[in-house]
Amino acid sequence: MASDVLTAIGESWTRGDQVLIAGRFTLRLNRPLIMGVVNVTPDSFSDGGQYVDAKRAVEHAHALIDEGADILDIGGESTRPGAAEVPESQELDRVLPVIDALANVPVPISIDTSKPGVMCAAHRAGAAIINDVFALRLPGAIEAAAQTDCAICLMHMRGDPRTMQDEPQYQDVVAEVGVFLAERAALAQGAGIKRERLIIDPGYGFGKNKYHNRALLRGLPELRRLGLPILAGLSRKSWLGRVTGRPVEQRVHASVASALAAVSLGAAIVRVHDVAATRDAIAVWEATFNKEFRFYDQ
Ligand code: HH2
Repeated sequence: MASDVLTAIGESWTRGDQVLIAGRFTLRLNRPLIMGVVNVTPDSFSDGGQYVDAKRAVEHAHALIDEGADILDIGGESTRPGAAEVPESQELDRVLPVIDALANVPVPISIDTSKPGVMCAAHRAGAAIINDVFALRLPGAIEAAAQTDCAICLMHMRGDPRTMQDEPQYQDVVAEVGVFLAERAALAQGAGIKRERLIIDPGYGFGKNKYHNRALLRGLPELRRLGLPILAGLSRKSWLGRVTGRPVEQRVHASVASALAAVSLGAAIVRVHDVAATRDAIAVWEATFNKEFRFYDQ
């Protein structure tokens, strides 16, 4: 029995030599990767205003690398429910100085944007991943992404941030999200973006109620059948508040637990605010389930 469980979880990690190509980086997917969040925004749902100053954002980014982030995700526009749109020039003013200052860090920089102009400018400044919560649906976004050599994260969202939490409805949320992601991946490939550059993401909290989010966490093995690496972004989100009864500033433990649940069910990348805590938890997870773990000399 115990060995069945080990095999089941271990097998979701038998990725052979699966890699993600992100600009000049080739990321091996033989262990869960941690994407650390750097929100250069005044209004993000959990850390709005903390890193809106470029210098503080860059310091925070370096701290996240020291804590064990494998990727940094830089965002200049909040996508929290009800968030106001940010003009392109303002988004660029927020993110470009930060990406410029991080040009030589040893981990790939991801730009969290849906705007084609921001994608191109961030790529020129050194970004290696485009993380698009609209899955390249804005006019010109597919073409812009195809012109770069970035990896692309295609996320599912129902509606847009202003309307997405108005009673979202699905017949079968896992199947519908899977069909959407497969279609977006096919369109991206049709535009010339190679499969090795694609990541998919069910979009926790983006047009989903608490039951939908739960189903999409439990449904990760089904989404894995699409054969693309999955990014899971549950960190500090309101679903964790629903599960624990805790406000956003007290969701670190729940966030770490959700990251472990996601990687156990096959997520390749977890997008998190609390890198140090997640990194230690994943080290223990790896020592338990991953054939390629390592011990430290102590
Ligand atoms: N969640 C947020 C933002 N970007 N990108 C992906 N791929 N997946 C996610 O789940 C995801 C995302 C929301 O979190 P955060 O950036 O902390 O908040 P805000 O949008 O308010 O800035």
